Amino acid sequence: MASVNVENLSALSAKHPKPANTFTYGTAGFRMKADLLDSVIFRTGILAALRSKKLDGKVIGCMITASHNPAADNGVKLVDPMGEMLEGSWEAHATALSNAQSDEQLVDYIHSMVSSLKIDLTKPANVIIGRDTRPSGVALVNAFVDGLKVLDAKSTDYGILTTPQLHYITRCLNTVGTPEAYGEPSAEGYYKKLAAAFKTLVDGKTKLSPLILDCANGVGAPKFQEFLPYLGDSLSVKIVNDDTDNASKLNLNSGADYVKTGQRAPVGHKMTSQDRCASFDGDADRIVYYYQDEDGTFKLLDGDKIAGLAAMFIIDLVKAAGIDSIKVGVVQTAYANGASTQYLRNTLNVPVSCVPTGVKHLHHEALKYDVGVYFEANGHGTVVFSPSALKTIYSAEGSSPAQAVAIRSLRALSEVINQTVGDAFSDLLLVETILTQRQWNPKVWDQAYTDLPNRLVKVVVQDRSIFKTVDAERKLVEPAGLQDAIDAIVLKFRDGRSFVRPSGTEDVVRVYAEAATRSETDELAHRIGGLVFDFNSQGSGPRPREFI
Ligand code: NG1
Ligand code: ZN
Repeated sequence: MASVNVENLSALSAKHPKPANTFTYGTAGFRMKADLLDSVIFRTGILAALRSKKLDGKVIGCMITASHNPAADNGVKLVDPMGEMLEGSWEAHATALSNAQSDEQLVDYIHSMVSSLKIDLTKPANVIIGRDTRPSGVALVNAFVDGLKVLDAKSTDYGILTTPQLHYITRCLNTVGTPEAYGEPSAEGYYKKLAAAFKTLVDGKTKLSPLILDCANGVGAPKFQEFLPYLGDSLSVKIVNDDTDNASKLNLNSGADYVKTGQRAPVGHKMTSQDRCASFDGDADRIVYYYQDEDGTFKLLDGDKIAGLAAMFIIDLVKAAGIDSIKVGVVQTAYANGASTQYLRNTLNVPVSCVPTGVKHLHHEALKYDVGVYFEANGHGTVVFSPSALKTIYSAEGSSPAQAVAIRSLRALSEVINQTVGDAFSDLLLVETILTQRQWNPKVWDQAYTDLPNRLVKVVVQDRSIFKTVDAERKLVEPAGLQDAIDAIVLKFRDGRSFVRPSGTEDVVRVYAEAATRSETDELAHRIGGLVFDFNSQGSGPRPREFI
């Protein structure tokens, strides 16, 4: 077994000293204040090289981003060869490497991985890198590359990309020349593939009014601008919140997270009841739509609404294509609005699974269906087609012109959708396809079902690790007695539902509540918030005034 060149490691590691902090590779990789990340990202470079060697030199992706977090934060996520998130069991290795206290411990841990996972260090390693528009990204890419040098990995820096573009390119590189070839491994290849499929899908249909697109002053802005020429006159979009020169504006009062959490429009565009609007998050892997009713009420079309729209459309298409042997399923999390789950189950008659938060769980579950539609309520999601469904779609011929048209649409749909990960660009084209084919405005789309009012509340606690959940995070098993107390409160509310879970990305516990009316929902959320606070927040700051 070859071993690590310790001298080389020490020289490189000396450039990236570890601060006293403890780090965890969580739901979204490592994410925190950018100035704490240098050593973490250096060590993630070592891990990426090990992962590639373990997989016989397959290309591993690295994305430097902190998504919807404020500008001062940054983060890193690794991408496995088919464009999916890093395999779950390697997250613990990422955490362990990032917390090694000395070079000696670092070397020992690498050697323990080499022996327990049977990694051949003489194998090649290939890694590609992308980053969002955060100014801290450049130095962090350099730290990552130093980590790769520890194990002589080859790297290609793709510069600024959206997160889903990096996932797409990773899959393309690993499938080039195979029957599963995913496309040209470049941003240009991505634009060409998506635009060609979209043009097929809207060919001959009357164009919709322009879409006002809030890019959260993030990477979505320059990249969607770059995409527009490929779309030509098939889509009309007006980009707002596109100031990436002024880093402090990133995600500020704008973007999908601001819109979804606050249930309000972003600043930067004065919305009228004629407008169709959408918001990306800071790395363009989430999208939500919204509009304003005639009476001025803000109306959100979130990930649940997108999932419902997509499932409805795909079910209709497979029927029209005469291949309804293809079964569609939908995957949600506990944050999905209860009314959306009812709509999917009772109106569309599709199976719905509920899994823990984090797209890797949704993606995994969606692969169990022929066509799996998965979305988090916050707008992060996509559709995955199983190999057998794709085979059926590509071999079907159709016995009537109408069937042939539906088959062509299904093929193009599988191309317009980025199947590696939730992708705001691709999801935008999916929604625009459906709305164009149906000639629907947002209001018609919104009529599928009426959301139950809902509220998300954060509770700062002493120790969020004491909160343990089961049943796809819908029930607390620890601390003992808390779930019973929650249940007793929920019972008093019409259509009441509430659950409590520790966040995987912030040091808080989240409380979700929904009920029949806005005021009942707020009361329920603030009662449960107060209950959780009183359980575990002594000394963590003042009790929020709205908590009951
Ligand atoms: P946490 O902090 O674990 O709730 C949040 C989102 C997730 C997911 C991750 C990764 C909510 C309630 N939670 O996770 O859906 O997107 O961030 O970005 O929106
Ligand atoms: Zn994101």
